[in-house]
Amino acid sequence: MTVKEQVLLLLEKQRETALSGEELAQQLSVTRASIWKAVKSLQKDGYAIEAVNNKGYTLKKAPDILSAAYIEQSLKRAGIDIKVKAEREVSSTNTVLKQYVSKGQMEDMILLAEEQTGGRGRRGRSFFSPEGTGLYMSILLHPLLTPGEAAMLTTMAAAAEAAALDRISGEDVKIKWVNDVWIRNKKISGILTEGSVSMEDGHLEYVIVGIGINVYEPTGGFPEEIKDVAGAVFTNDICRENLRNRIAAEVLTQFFKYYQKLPDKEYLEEYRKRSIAIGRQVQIIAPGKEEGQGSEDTLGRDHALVLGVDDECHLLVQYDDGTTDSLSNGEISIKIK
Ligand code: BT5
Repeated sequence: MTVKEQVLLLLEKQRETALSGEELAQQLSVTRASIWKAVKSLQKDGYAIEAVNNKGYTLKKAPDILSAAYIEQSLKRAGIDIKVKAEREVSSTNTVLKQYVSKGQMEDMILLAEEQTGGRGRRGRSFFSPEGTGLYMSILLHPLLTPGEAAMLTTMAAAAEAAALDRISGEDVKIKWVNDVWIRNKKISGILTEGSVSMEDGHLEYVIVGIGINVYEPTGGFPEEIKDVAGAVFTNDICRENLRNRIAAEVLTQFFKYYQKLPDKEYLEEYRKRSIAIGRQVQIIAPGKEEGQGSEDTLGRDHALVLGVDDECHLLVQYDDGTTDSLSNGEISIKIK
């Protein structure tokens, strides 16, 4: 951690009483001059740090910019020890983590970015990732799972995210099978899980779970192509102080709570509770066929009633003729009627 990050953490921890340059220097075993330099740099970033003669520094207001140190410490307090890195701009946090792996990154880690210039969705689709209003983060993991089991990490991430966002925003957060998170009938988040499997023995080398959340409405609104589907967690003017860091910490903490007890599948209850598909009629869309392109097949099986979600996160459906089926998300997607 840099001196600047450490100074910020100490000021964050003790916001009521001032911390003198000398105290800070002693605690961090650095010179007073480097404390002064760190404070100046934080002020330049937008942190309102008041310096009172003879008393020291107090943090009055923190801007809403990503802080890897804050997130890492929050996770540590919850007993989760993992490296966190935040960048200003990347192509895609998933892609950059893959590059880290190819350069020898062996440990689990988390990468966040203020902006993605090439944010990715599933099957070559893109994810709109403008600066400052969203959270774009990817988690690199090395789980002892089969590739099939690892697919459940997407379900787990959706449940963790929905529970965390509910706690912070108070909104009724829903999940559309399998990886979309919705608030007020709009998609506010998507999840993209990718991995690599060894060609030699078929074992899972690593997994990257990428989560994108529209925290606020983007400046200038959502682009035309997605403005009818996309929404944000917060639409009103709310106090943004440190908000995206708090959301990231809450989502990640919940993610790792589930992850540490993965075989228990605790997240499934949360997932089912929030599912918008269960009990609804849905249109079933085959890969490569967007809405409106699919002609109803001869068995009338392009729509069905969703009965539930099984322990493997397959969608249990009933067709008009009364027959039932279990659908995997690798094969199809759905549209709620
Ligand atoms: C997803 O794919 O929704 C997965 C999105 C994952 C994004 C994260 S951000 C961190 C990490 N790094 C990445 O590069 N990706 C991950 P899918 O279910 O295929 O949905 C994509 C579709 O959602 C698009 O075709 C649009 O219709 C819509 N969409 C695009 N951007 C959106 C946004 N910001 N909010 C809501 N909907 C969006």
